[in-house]
Amino acid sequence: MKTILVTGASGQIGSELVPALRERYGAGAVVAGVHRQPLTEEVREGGPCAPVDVTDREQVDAAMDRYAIDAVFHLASVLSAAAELSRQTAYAVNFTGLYNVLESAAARGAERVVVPSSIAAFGPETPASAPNDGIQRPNTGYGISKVFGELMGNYYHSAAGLDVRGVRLPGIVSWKVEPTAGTTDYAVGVFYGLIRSRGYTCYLRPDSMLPMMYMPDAVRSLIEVAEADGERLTHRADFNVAAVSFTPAQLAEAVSVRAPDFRMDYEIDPLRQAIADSWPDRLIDDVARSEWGWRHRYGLDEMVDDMIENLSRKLGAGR
Ligand code: VAH
Repeated sequence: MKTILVTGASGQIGSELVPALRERYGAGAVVAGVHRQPLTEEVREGGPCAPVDVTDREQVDAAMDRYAIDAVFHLASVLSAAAELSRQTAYAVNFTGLYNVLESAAARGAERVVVPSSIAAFGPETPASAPNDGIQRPNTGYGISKVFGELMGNYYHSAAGLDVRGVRLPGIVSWKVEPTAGTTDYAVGVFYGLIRSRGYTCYLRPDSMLPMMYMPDAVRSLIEVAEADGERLTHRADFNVAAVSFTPAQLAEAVSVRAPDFRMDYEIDPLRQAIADSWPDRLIDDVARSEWGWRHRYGLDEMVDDMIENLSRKLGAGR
């Protein structure tokens, strides 16, 4: 991979994947594709940026050609809760946008396309511990788009010779960008609430178990799957990657151990509770471990400590 385009570079994952790729491949080698949301200063000032509305094939082609892109990390997506509230936009971005990126990359003989999937690709009939090759009948527009992305990635590999790979990411916890449109974002909100007001009102039930992952692990999983030896892979765009599963109550407990004055209360959001209830409690990542050596590094305690330290510094607060 010599020149990389990251679509959705202003999002929660893109804001951290771009700097990590620039460190690994060179600042000038990684183009931050941006549409509506503003880029972080770190991404904007750290290397080339380009307007990329993935629903506009001409914009995708123009960025691919202007920078002679040979690898794409396609992160642009409308997340779970937002997708339920704006189906037309979600369809355009999550389905047509994906198609545009795959077609543009295939037409140019790109070396690699990475398309992240999600725990959302599973549904209510999936076992609570989701196997890599289990039943996928998601009942959200976002989840359906993720199954579409996995199947299209595998198809473009077999039918168009495009090397597409992807990992099913859990809910991501991070501190650089404050996410708002997802279902798992409560786990980020807890820490912003801790620093700002010593409390947080959670929109999920205290016992809502979900697979989660700290951002450094998520970024590493995307880079490692992209760089994995293709000869060893029998899966392509559909690898479960796991780290830790926890409930809002367990997260609140872990925070309270470090901040005894932290208070969590609950006001359930029926939409996001229904979405969370449709997802598995945990992912079984045996296939990623055997095919390309995936291993997570952050457990709950390591994540909580790192989040409190970094967010305290970002928000200019004492511990
Ligand atoms: C969401 N954070 O909540 C995203 C993610 C697994 C969930 O896809 O929609």
